[in-house]
Formats: sequence, structure tokens, C-alpha cells
Amino acid sequence: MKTQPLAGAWQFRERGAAEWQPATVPGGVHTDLLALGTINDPFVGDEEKRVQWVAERDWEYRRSFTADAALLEAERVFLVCDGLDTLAELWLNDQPIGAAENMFRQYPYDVAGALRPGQNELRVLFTSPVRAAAERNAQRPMIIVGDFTLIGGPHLRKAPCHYGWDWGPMLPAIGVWRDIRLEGYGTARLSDVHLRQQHANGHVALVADIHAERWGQAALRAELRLTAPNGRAQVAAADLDGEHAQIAIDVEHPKLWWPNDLGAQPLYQAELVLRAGEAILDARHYQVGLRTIELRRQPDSWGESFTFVVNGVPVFAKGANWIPADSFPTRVGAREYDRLLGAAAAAHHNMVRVWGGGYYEDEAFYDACDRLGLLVWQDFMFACASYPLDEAPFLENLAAEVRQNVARLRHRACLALWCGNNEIETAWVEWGGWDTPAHAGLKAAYNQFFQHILPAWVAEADADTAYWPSSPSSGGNFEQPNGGARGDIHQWMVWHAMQPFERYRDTPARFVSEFGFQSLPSLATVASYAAPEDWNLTSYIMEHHQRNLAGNGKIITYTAAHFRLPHDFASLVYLGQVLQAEAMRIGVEHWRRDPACAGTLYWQLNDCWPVASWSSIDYFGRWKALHYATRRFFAPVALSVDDRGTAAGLFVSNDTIATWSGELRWALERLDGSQLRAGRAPVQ
Ligand code: BMA
Repeated sequence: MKTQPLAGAWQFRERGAAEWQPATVPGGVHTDLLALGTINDPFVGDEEKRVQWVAERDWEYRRSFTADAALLEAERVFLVCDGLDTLAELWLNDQPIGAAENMFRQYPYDVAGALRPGQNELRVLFTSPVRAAAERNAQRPMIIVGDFTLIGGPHLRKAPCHYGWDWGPMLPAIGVWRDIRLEGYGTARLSDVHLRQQHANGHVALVADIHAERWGQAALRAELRLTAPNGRAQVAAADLDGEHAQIAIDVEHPKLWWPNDLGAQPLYQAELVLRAGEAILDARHYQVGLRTIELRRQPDSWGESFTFVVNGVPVFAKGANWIPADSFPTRVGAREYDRLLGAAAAAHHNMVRVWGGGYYEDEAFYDACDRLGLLVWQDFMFACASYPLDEAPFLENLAAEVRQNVARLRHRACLALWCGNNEIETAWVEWGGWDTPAHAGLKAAYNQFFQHILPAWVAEADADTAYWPSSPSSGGNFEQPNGGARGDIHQWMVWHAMQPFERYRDTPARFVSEFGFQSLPSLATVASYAAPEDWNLTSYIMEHHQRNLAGNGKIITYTAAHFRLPHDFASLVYLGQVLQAEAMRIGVEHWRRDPACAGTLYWQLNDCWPVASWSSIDYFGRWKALHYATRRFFAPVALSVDDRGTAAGLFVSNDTIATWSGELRWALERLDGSQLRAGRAPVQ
């Protein structure tokens, strides 16, 4: 295989404009305009409002290049686009080579007929994602929630939150957002590789199911090299029978991969090579962690369990929900993933939910999760809206999206669950205005897709990873999606329904995949978007950087319910963060004490811009008080007090694999420190 990168310096212009201007690929229109100084930083003040025009227009990108000779001689040449955001048409030397309509798909275009020796020009035209969504929505209105998002998003396979969210701005990115390159092939190329693990009697068989796409008749051979963490390599090979081969490598003394705090994360490197004689036609690399993961759902006295079990050990899942780490995806790379996910692992998280309103994350994201021992609850990209799931072209588009992303991620050590969508089953059952006769078709299409079509696609592409129809859900069929006796729940009575934190203690739950409380980011972060004269929680700018209606008022109301209102803004920012930490502590400590519960993922880990939100780490990576607190209440061995009025129960939770023995010392004191009672007791 011969590869020619096409990332780097490009040009762009608004469609039909006179002059081309410098651009960077991967990148996007907003960041290119920002680099030119054409727009101000949309994250400052209310600049966001002044850049709405960008996403309402069409944009063109182009670059010239000289084709590598080896490519010109190849039997097949593809222009491979790992990410086009979102409606795109492509020309090579003024020849149309294809179109794209899905931000989450890789598009390979056969360009053998258009590529020529010497100078070539590649051009990509992007249609406005705002205008296109609005036009399609005018034809067939989709149900969306809240006034925090532009309309029509569900019609496009684009990150739902790019249209705005209750923590995110309305800044729909546009552009070549992932790598783009030419790939030339000889006789054949690898078209599908499925790595599976078979654990038995202390051995692990790594089995590679290999499919090739061939254009010549040469005999093909596949070679798999597995390198253990200690550097020891095992190799196995097989001739392809036509376009298929299966190779197995038996690992006799496997080093097992464990979630954070339960053990180490030894990683094996798998290299697969496709050969014709001595010639290497194609190659792929996979990072593998040897482990078993199951979602154990068994009937019990509380209903049905919902427990992730790794290498036979039940795990109490501790973590948070992940959203895109920047409104402009190309500004997030390995450094940001390592910092944010490293912070999660440092605070004893062992799971992260990739929430269904963003996008299937970068390889670097899953590399970090593999390395840090963060299990991934992976949503498919559907959130809080109805989708045209009864339209054939939409379904065909989804089939490719699902097949590609499942094939891309299914070998990952960190992958624990495929989840159909975010909050749509519960929307059909509990949200007003959804389950009406006019929407009967949309509801039937929902059920058909998430109960039948999607699980079948997942089972076909990744039978080893569990599928869950929606979050929250009790298993589907619109049966009490947020019920709590089975499956997972989203507990929003605190915050959204203004209930006191103690409400968490009345919530029976098997797995709490969302619950949250807002706070402002650190003052230094507030200062990045608000000048001191705006440092008032009810000022226009502070309200602009608050996308959950009445959110700032809720912060004040809850603060006043727990503390005396502070004298100044800086203290209110700080105290609000302490309050957020208290809310999450009360919830997590309670659910860790509840033998029926097997996990708590708070909403949310991170931010996509500087804003008041439910995050524990703000847009600039600054830890809020909550993140420090998770380091305590997620600790493998944690002490908690179940204080109810004049009674207080003392509990120790032990999430390690080993027995823990120690001594508990307690004292009841007045605020001035004078002691009323004290005691100590052995604990195991
Ligand atoms: C749930 C999440 C998000 C939302 C959060 C806070 O709905 O799934 O959609 O941002 O609560 O409202």
C-alpha cells in the first residue's frame, strides 16, 4: 500500500467568493476564520452571536498536489477521508468524485480515473449544515428538546450538540475534520479485520477473522504478530482462501487488562500484514487488552442486576459522562485526551460514557482509556430527539456509520457497552408532546430501529460486546425507562426538578448513568469570557455562558439553601463549586452503600467551551472542587456517613478485589471543636 498525506496547508473561501484564503486541514471554517482574524473568539463575551453567519453559508476548500509516482502505477487509488463535516461534494481536477453526508463516516473515493501525473487539484464544497437542517425540518419536523439548540439537527448525521446544547454554544463546525490522504493498492487490500478473544483455562486465544478485497489473482497470505508487554512476540500466518482467512494465536500466560484501581492495564500490540509473496499489500495495527467483559443482568430481590463484570470480577462503575472537549473538534488531540482522561483516572474513575450527542471519538481517546483503565460506555450518536428512522436513505447512511464505527472500536480493551441512544426511550414515555398520534410513525420507527435493526447490526459486527437500547432504560419496549429496578437511570430530580440533595437517598437504582449539579468554572476561566463589570451571576454575559434556562438562578437558590450567601462574586463561584461537590458526594456515597447499585456516572466530566455547567473539569482543564471531591468519594476504600437527622450511620465501602481491614475512629463534635462523643471500632 502506498499512502500520500493530503493534510496540511489548504485554501478556503465562502462559496463563490472572489479570493481564496489560507486554511489548515484537518480543521474547520470557524478556526480558519479565527486564524485570519476575520472573526473574534466566539467563546468570549457574546461573540458567538456575531459568528452565526459562518454556519449559515456554504464553503469551499481546495489544495493542489503532485501525485506520487507509485500511486499513479497502483491498480487502485482511493481518496480516503476519515471525516467530512458534514454535507460535502468533492472534485478532483474538476471531475466529480463523490459526495458525503455523515460526519461520523470514513469515505473512500475511487479516484484512479481522475488522478493524473503532475499537478492535481482537489476541491471540497460544504453545504451549510444550518440551512440544510432547517430545509429538511420544514419538510418533516423532528421533535427536539429545549430552546438551546438550532432546529433540524436530527436530519443530519452530525454531532447533535453542534447545534447547541444546555451546556454548549450554537457553533456548528464545518470542514475536513479528520485526516485525508491518497491510498494506492496492488493486488488486494484488507477490507475487514475482526479480533476476538477466547478465554479458557487461563489461556487466551486471540483470533483474527480477516477479509480482503482483491483485484488480482495472486495467492494472498496474512501474518499476525502479537507482541506482549514484555516484548515477547508470537507470530502466526495463514493463506487466504479467496478473500478470507482466520488466524489464531494462543497466549499461554496472558497478562490480563483491568479497570483502573482493580489491577494493571498491560497492552499487547497486534500487527496484521497482508502479503502476496514478498510484497506487503496492506497492514494494520491494533492495541489489545486481554480481558473478559460482560454486562451481568440477573433477576434478584430488587429486580434485575446491571453489573459490569471484568475477568469474572463485578465492578462498581465510577465515572462521568464525556462530551466533545471543544466546540471545534480539531482543537482536541492526544494532549487534551491525556489531560482530561488522566484527571479522571487520577480521581479513581474507572468508566467514562461517551454520550450520544457528540461523535464517536478519536483513536487517541480510546488509546488513553485503554492505557488508564477507563471502561467505555459507548453511545451511538442519537440524543434527546426524534430521527427520520423510517426513511430508507437515512437508514442506509446509518448502516455504514454503525458498521464502520463498530468495526473500528470493537477490539478495544476499554469497550464495555454499545448503547443505542441518549434519553429517547424515556422521552417517548415521559416527556410532554412526544407520544401523540401525529408522532406515531416516528415512535414506531424508533422502536423498530433501536429494538431490532441496530441490535442486529451490532450483534453481526461485534457479538462480544453487550448492547443496551437507550440510556436510561429498563431493557426497552418503553417499559419504565427510568424505573430503577432494572437497567440504568438518569436522576435529575435534583437540579432540574429542584429537589434537595437528599432526594438521591430515596432513589432506588441499579446503575445511575446520569445525575448532576451545576457550578461555575474557576474565576480564571470566567475571566476569559466575562470582564469584571460582568461578574454578577445575573449579568447578560454570565447568562450568555449559561445554557440551561434558569441555571444561574438554581445555583443561587441551592447555595442559599445550604450556606449564607457570600459577600462577593469570587466567593460565590468558589462556594458554588463546593456545593456541586457536596451534591455529588451525597449521591455517590449513598449509591455505593446501596448493595443493589453497581455504578454511578455523574453528568458531566468536561466542557466544550467556558461556561457554567455540570462539569468537574472546566474548558481550560482546571479542576473544580467536584473533581477533587471525586478523588475521595470514588476512592477504592471510602468512608461515608449516612447522616439522617439525629442519627448517623458510618459505612466503609471497599471496591478493591482484596479484603480490607482497618480501624474506624469517629468523633461527634460541636462546630467549635469541643467533643461530644467519640469511639473506635475494627473494620473488615
Ligand atoms: C441529560 C443529558 C444531556 C444534558 C444533561 C443536563 O439530558 O443527556 O442531554 O446536557 O442531562 O441537562
